[in-house]
This record gives sequence, structure tokens and C-alpha cells, in this order.
Amino acid sequence: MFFDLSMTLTFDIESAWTADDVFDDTYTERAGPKPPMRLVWRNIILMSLLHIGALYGLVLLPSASWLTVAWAAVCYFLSALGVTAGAHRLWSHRSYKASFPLRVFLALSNSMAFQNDIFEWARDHRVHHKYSETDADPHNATRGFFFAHIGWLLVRKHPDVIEKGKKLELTDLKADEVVMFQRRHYKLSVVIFCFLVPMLVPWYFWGESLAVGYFVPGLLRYALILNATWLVNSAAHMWGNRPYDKTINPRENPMVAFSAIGEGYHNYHHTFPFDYASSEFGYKLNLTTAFIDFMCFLGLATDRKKVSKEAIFARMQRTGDSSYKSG
Ligand code: ST9
Ligand code: ZN
Ligand code: ZN
Repeated sequence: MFFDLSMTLTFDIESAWTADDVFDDTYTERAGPKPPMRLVWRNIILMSLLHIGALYGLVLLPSASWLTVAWAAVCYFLSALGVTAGAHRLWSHRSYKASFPLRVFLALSNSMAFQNDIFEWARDHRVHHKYSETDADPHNATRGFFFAHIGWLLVRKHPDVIEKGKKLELTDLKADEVVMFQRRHYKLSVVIFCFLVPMLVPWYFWGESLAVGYFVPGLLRYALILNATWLVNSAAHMWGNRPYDKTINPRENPMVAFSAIGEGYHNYHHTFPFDYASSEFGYKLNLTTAFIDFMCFLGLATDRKKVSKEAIFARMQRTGDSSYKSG
């Protein structure tokens, strides 16, 4: 391992983590017919336009300079980190601690990803873990691939999502001035970091056209980041092995891990949500873990939580599907 992990905290028992992101099996769905789906036409139209714009970005791709394509990749990586290292592993799961400058960087990168503000993202994500694949899960994968992928953003939420979400422990998020500042200025931060910065940098520094800047590092990159993220909710809840817990649907999906820079090891993640690496296997398809380790190396992050090999092995033997491979 490249970076020193001696400061990593290891846990032998899952109860070491008491936050509101662990599965609650006492919840039962309401009996009787489900409430009707209420379409949100504004979102349906905007998401359609975004994907049409992203396709046009693909058409423009051959006319973009290689610097613009490299810049689009940088924007992809930055926005991905804002979600994976930021909204997900830091703010939803508290799997490590980040200094003020790192939190500011992650919040700006998170605005570049435009996936709702950190507070709303983490609240939805904690209900997703706590009530996974029930009516109280915002992107309940038992409602099918399309609903788990994008459909959940195109309809009103099931009332149980909101009812259970309102009971979550969120004081840590409310106490984080970076999270609350981003929430207060969210729309402006998205206009600047998701659209203006990706478009204007190529135009200003190497004379790219504004159209290519808008459609390639702007809309195409944004649509790719959204779909890579949504695949964790759809594909990684449906396809792959379950070496750690065969009683739950989330799966190990290396293709998803690749595009989501380390977030496709979803059977491991739902079994051990507090592990800062979201996987057992270090840097394998997991740039986010390398980034967090590098931040620790620079002194900008501390207190990485890691499940011990013994605990993983014991759990795998107790509840795994026998597909376990070490490394
Ligand atoms: C997007 C998010 O794309 C993507 C998240 C993905 C998560 C992935 C997780 C996977 C694992 C991690 C891996 C990361 C991988 C990253 C890879 C990177 C390469 N609790 O929301 P409203 C309240 S966003 C408590 O309007 P409706 C709420 O506060 C894309 N309360 O519900 C409000 O109350 P009040 C861009 C809750 O009307 C009231 O309820 N954004 C909760 O049903 C109404 O809230 C969009 O597309 C809760 N959980 O509408 C827009 N939820 O008024 C998306 C709500 O008192 N959103 N409340 O404040 C919307 O337009 C709407 O939310 C809606 C539902 C139409 C979907
Ligand atoms: Zn999940
Ligand atoms: Zn999670």
C-alpha cells in the first residue's frame, strides 16, 4: 500500500458505528394499495433536454480540441470526488474526518456534480441505507431498473421516504458550516461550478468555442456523471455477486466501480457502510480511496474507519454467497 494506513481505525464489530445509516429491519411497509405515482413534468422535460444536449455534445466531440477533452475528464473526476469522497463517504457515512480546506474543496466539487445539495443528498442516502429496498427508500430498486436509475427523480416521493427521513439524526450535517453554506447558496454555486466554469475555462485559456465548452465539459460530462452515479442505485442493486451478505440485493459490480471511481462494491458497502474505502480491496478500481489516503498523507484528513480482515472473513462465512475471492 502506497500511503501509510497505520492511522486507520479498524472495527471488529459492526455496532462500532451508531449513525443513522445502518439497516433498520423493524420497519414494515404499509398494508394495502400503494399511493399513485405523481409525475413531475418539469423534471421529465429538463432531464430529457439534458440528455438531448449530452448527445449533441457527443456529436461535437470530434471538433473539440484535445485540451477540451482532457478538461472534460478533469471536470468528471472533480465532480465524481465531490460525490464519492464528499457527499457519500464523508457526509453521509462519516467514514473519515476532513479538515476545513478539504471540506470546502469537496463542497465546490459537489456543486460541480449538481446532484442536489450535500444536506439533501446525505439525508436521502441515509434513508436509502436505513430502509433499503422498501417504500421508505427514495430509489427503491424493487420498483425496477428504471425507477432506481432515474425514475425516482421524475415522480413525487413515497410519503414514507419523507416521514422516515424527518426522523433521521442529521445534527452532524446541520453543525457543518460548509454543508449549510453550500445549501444556502446552492443554485448560484451550481450555475458557476457545473456550467460556467466547465464552459469558460476552455474558451478563455485555449480559445475553444463556447458551444463546445457548454456541450462537452458542460452537459455531456454532467450527464455522464449522473448516469455513473445512478448505476450504483440500479445496476449495482441488481447484477453481481454477494460475497458478504446474500440476504440483501446490493451487489459487487466492477463495471460500476470503474465509472463511479470506486463505488460499485455495493454488497460490501451495504454490509459495512462505515468503511472509508467502500471496498475490501484498496485501490482496485477505487480512485476515491487513493484520494482519501492522499489527503491523509497531506494532513488534510484523519480517522479513516476500516473494517478488520477478521471481521470481514467472519461475516463472509456467516452470510456470504460463497463467491468470495480474496483480492
Ligand atoms: C441526483 C441525485 O441525481 C443522485 C443521488 C444518487 C444517490 C446515489 C447513491 C449511491 C451510493 C453512492 C455512490 C456514489 C457514486 C458517485 C459516482 C460518481 C461518478 N427526508 O424533494 P421534495 C422533504 S439529483 C426528510 O420536493 P417531492 C423536503 O425537505 C439530479 N425529508 O419531494 C420537503 O420538505 P419541506 C438533479 C424529506 O415533492 C418535502 O419533503 N436534481 C426527504 O416528493 C418535499 O421534498 C433533480 O433532478 C427525506 N429523505 O419531489 C431534482 N425528502 O418542504 C431532484 C424530501 O418541509 N428532486 N423531504 O422542506 C426533485 O425534483 C424532487 O425531490 C422530486 C420529489 C420531484 C424527486
Ligand atoms: Zn445502495
Ligand atoms: Zn452509502
